[in-house]
Amino acid sequence: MKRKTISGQLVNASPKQKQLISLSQFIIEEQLKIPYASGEFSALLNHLVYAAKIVGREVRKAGLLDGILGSTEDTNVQGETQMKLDQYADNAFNNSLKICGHLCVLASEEHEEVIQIPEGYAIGKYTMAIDPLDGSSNIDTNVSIGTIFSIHQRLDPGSKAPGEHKDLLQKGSKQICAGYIIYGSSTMLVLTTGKGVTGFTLDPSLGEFLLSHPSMKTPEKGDIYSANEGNAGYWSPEVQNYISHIKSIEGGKKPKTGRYIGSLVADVHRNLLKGGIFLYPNDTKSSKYPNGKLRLLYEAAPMALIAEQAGGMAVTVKGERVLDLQPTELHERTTLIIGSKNEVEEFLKFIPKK
Ligand code: AHM
Ligand code: MG
Repeated sequence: MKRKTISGQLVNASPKQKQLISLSQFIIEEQLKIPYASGEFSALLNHLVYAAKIVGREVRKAGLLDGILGSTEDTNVQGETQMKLDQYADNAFNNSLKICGHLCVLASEEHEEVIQIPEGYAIGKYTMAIDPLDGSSNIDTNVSIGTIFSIHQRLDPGSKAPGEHKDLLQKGSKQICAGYIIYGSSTMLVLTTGKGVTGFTLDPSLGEFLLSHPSMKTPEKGDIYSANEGNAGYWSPEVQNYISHIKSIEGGKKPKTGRYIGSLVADVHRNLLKGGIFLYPNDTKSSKYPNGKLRLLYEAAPMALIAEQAGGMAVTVKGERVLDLQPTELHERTTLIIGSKNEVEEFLKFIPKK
């Protein structure tokens, strides 16, 4: 097969040779499919991706900073105090996003209150809720961590007034985009705009995210289960019964395989690709996480949209669809049971019907 180079020359190209599609190209092409699209949303994504690259670069250096160049609380060789990586990630995303001109308000796991657009900068029609560095307790041990984001259109898209709490407190089903970045053996960005799930891998030599996982689908069934079983004693009898059931070898049954990292992004990403179920139930016998540990706005809801768009499911410990939950607080917590359709449906059989 012959193909043309930019200079117009014909060169041999094998039919199997893939055309590299960058995330920026993908965003532009998706935008062109929508008549009258203003380009605002594409521009917002570009700002997010830019910050993700900066954070990805710092995550790669984390071992050097901690182990070789000094601890994150030390002064570095230039005499500057090193910042904790989660704080660094929070600054990188917020600084890029709050002045991009396309958001009206932001929420971050690192900030108690909403983050307003600074004076003098344009106010846009979108809101973003972000967990800048999820699983950050894993940084010191070189384990995969991630960023999770959720984008909604503000309640009155025509308004130029600063965004409010209520613009952020929308159901997950109303998200117009959700996704995560995983800083693992490679850096990947996985996102959905409600029309399936697409994955991009960062090519460090180009500094570009390249399309690597078009139309991601999660297996309908899966053998993996992921939960912090150290907490099992606190779980409800229903959850305990389900876990005993999937581990049972009665009648020659094959038990599921336990895999738990303790980084939501990494655990969900693995199960999305391989098939399985992730559970973070609530504590029924301790006061630590009576409603579950994970945050609805910037952890559970975006992951739930990704899961559903990939053919999976996401519910609470009571069997409610996560995307149908109405948030009432910025940092509200929820339980999360997420994964392959068959596995979540099996879990639901253990939940008493209302
Ligand atoms: P974080 O936002 O403080 O990092 O906490 C969220 C993390 C998730 O990534 C992960 O699924 C969970 O906490 C792990 O919790 P645990 O250590 O209780 O198993
Ligand atoms: Mg988190």
